[in-house]
Amino acid sequence: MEELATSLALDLANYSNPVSGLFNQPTTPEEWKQYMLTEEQVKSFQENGFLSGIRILTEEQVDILNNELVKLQAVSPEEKELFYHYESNESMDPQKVLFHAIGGWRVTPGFHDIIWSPAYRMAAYQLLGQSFRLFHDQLFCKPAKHGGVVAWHQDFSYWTFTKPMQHLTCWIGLDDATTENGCLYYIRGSHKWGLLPITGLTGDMDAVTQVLTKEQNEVFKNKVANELPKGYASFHHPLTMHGSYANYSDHPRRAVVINSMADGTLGNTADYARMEALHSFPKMPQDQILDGKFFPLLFDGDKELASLTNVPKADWK
Ligand SMILES: O=C(O)CCC(=O)C(=O)O
Ligand SMILES: [Fe+2]
Repeated sequence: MEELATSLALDLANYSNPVSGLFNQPTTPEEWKQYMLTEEQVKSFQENGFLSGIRILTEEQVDILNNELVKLQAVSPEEKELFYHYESNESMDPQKVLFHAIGGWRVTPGFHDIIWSPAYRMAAYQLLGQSFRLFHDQLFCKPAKHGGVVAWHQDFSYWTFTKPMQHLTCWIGLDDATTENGCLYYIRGSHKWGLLPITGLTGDMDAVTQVLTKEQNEVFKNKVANELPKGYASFHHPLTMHGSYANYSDHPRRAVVINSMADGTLGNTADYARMEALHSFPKMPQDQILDGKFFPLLFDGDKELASLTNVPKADWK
């Protein structure tokens, strides 16, 4: 029995609130104000499809997460079971390594608690315009010298097993992200292009250009390099085109991503063509609200901030 207990990994999804003291949590609406985005920032997100330069972590918090990341990149078979997806090298090419994992929040306390970081929660609430739940997290790590690309894509092309589209991505750097080490790039306004098909996450960086119009391909000339100091984040809309180039620099480029969705989002798996990609995900039955321990409510801002007037919020209609 004891042997059984020690061979089972502890599943932090059983805790629908922070398990460590890594983040101080506001206790009053007044205390939330320090994290509030301005009207201008919210407007810029709506117009461009992304918003960058939001500080989420202190340097000490980044160090703690990077220590945990070493563990997550060398997990036991039991811990691996907790992930929804885990590829030490998603590209398969040893010269273009991309570590990509979904579900780290279930395994170590820092990655569990970062989804409750107050700066993240306040900004996400304003950009989604409503109370929201965790969809899932992701880790994207490129080692120094032989880090691979993340090909241009729209996140929602991978998420059509949920509905409606009311999702938000937050990309948080665990290293300074630069054009040399493979920072993210955005295409301004591409969230207004509608939903495009999946064209691959690794391999050919530019595969998506095959399904774009001439005008859309023209806009790629104006791609925006999302250079950020570690601990800072950018947020993007589920249809915003983004991708990142290879890392041939002497520095790694590590990042944690939080994907959230408005409270009330439903499963849409009935006719989903890529069910095999979901075999380790929590069940998401057709038309059932995604809630419960795998989709914790991260911020009931409608209730917690009720006494604050003039909280700028994005309008998704
Ligand atoms: O970290 C990267 O380069 C890719 C991240 C990404 O695709 C995302 O945040 O949605
Ligand atoms: Fe993405």
